Amino acid sequence: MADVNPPSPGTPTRAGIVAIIGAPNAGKSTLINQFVGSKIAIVTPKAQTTRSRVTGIAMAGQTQIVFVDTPGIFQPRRRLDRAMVGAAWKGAADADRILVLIDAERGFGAEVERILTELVGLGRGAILVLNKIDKVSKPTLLGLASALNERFTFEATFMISALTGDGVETLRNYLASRLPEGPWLYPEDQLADMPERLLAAEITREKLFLRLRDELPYASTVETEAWSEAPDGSVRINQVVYVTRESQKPIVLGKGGQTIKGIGSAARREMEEVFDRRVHLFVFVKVRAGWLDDPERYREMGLDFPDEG
Ligand SMILES: Nc1nc2c(ncn2[C@@H]2O[C@H](COP(=O)(O)OP(=O)(O)OP(=O)(O)O)[C@@H](O)[C@H]2O)c(=O)[nH]1
Ligand SMILES: [Mg+2]
Repeated sequence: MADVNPPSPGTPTRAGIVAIIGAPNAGKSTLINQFVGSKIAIVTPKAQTTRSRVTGIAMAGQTQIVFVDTPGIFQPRRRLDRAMVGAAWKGAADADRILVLIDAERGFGAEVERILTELVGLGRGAILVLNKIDKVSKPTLLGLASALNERFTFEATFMISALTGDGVETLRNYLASRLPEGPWLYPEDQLADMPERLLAAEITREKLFLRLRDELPYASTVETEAWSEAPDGSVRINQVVYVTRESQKPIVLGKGGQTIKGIGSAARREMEEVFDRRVHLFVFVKVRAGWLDDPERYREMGLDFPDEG
């Protein structure tokens, strides 16, 4: 949990929005979870896990920091890619402060170069954050920091491990001191603002990403179709996994339905923890050839629908 100091009379409250941008797989969602002190964004070893903006709220003394996790920025090919990258840049444009998160293990490649070029175009300042320092030597980190600072004038540089939490508190305190005075944007005890139905779909999508290989995670989306609460306090959740081709369906189902069963039971266990009640989860797999070009699917994900495919 983010530690919340008791309000000290006379100290003004501060609040602001901090967007986390970076290449896919840099650790943005891991970092927002670490800032908030609770898992609010899904994380997988695969690139392009996050598809829309995810808000997480942290308190630092009298300051409320509203973190915005964004989809990874990469060269978009499909319509969904363009919607995701668009959502990331919109997250950056709307924020008070921008964190550029770099996977220090991957270093300064073409992906990062492209992000910095766009950032210059945006005309905004940014804070450099080197992540995954648990896997990189000190001299490499220092070399990377200076190469990046030569390319873009960052307002500050931090080195962290979003996974272990190393350096995260220092960064949080720095951000807190830089946000403007003003009233908090959310109630003090709120951690996130994702609707439960969408969060449930995200949890299942994480399990699906963890279990499926090749292009399948990228060809699928999960939606919560029904959510009904029973008198005993439990909840029945019906979800649909959409895939694009008939040939993908048996792979998601697995032999004797084993794959989808595994995905469903892992998702249900996590939902029971997150929603703090018994969950009856029913996951169906449907083929919908055109879902990647269906505006309704984008709306469900919280994304704008880009014009051309
Ligand atoms: N060793 C190490 N691994 C990390 C660290 N931060 C994140 N990871 C791992 O990196 C992978 C990607 O993490 P995510 O948080 O999903 O990355 P992301 O930037 O949100 O990725 P997209 O949503 O795909 O753009 C996961 O396997 C994480 O466990 C870190 O500080 N150290
Ligand atoms: Mg992510």
